[in-house]
Amino acid sequence: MNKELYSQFYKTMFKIRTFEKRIEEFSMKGEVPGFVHLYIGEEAIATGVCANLTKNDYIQSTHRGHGHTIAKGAKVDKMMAELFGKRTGYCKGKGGSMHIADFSVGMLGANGIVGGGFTLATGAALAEKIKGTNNVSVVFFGDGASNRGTFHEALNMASVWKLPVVFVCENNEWASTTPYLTTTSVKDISDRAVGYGIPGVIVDGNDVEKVYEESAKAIERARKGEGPSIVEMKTYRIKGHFVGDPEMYRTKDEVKERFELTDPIRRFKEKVLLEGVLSENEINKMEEEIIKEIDDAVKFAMESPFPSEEELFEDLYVD
Ligand SMILES: Cc1ncc(C[n+]2csc(CCOP(=O)(O)OP(=O)(O)O)c2C)c(N)n1
Repeated sequence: MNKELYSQFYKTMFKIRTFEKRIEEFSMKGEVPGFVHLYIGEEAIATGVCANLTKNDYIQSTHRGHGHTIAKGAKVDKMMAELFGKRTGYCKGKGGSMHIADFSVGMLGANGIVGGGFTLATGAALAEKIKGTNNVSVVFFGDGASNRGTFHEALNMASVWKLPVVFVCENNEWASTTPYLTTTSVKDISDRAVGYGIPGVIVDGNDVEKVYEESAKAIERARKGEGPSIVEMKTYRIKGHFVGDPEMYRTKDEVKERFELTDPIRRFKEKVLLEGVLSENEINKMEEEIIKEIDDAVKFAMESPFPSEEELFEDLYVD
């Protein structure tokens, strides 16, 4: 076992969870403007996938994008400021939760349009192929998004041109208020790979090691020029669709039961402690450092100014 890698897994997952909990708290208080979709319970996916990527590789995220952004190496203070609508944020406070991007770390952007990322990620992969690099592009998407036309267009083109793009499905069983099986023609979204002549695999998306290992294979295949794959991560959406969702469509018991079974952080922590890879002390120290980093980010966001009225129309158009 690689202690450094396992520490990185724990730190990233814990950082995402801590960030999300603080955002939930402030969002409930009305201090975070706009809709916020939390990634709690799905941390292992972004963490395991992004651990295989370099800064030169790209990711394209979704409306539920804070976890991907953190895992790809973005700064939590600039993220927090963006969520609070402050001028020091990634989009100068004018984008909010669903529009955070950081090109300096290869994070092409969250996206408020469900299924909006497929063609962008495929385009980025095409650009890398034309430039002759061995960089790859990864697109995260939900089960609901796999029913959009853009999914099928992008997969076909990526397959025909053997583009270095990996399609990572986060099947959390819900698309907003809809259980995915009532709107999706297949139980396993990875089965759709057959239609495009590419590999499709199913992974326990709550097991960060499995996520890391299986996505490594698809990423390696893309890097070698062998084309795209679908990697379907089975997980469960622990929180409401958005913060404040009354969740009339499922019971609290169902959610509690599933979280007890699947919580990727608890599972990983128990495993590394049992196997002696990390000690209780080491974990506590990592947690303390991360809590401080997130507290500092909150302070930075709160103390930052809002954009002024004069700035309202700035950055809307390229000069
Ligand atoms: C094109 C488009 N249609 C509908 C919506 C409204 N909407 C936002 S999130 C969502 C559900 C997405 O479900 P899924 O892709 O499974 O992702 P999850 O929320 O489960 O992570 C919908 C319908 C939207 N933002 N964009």
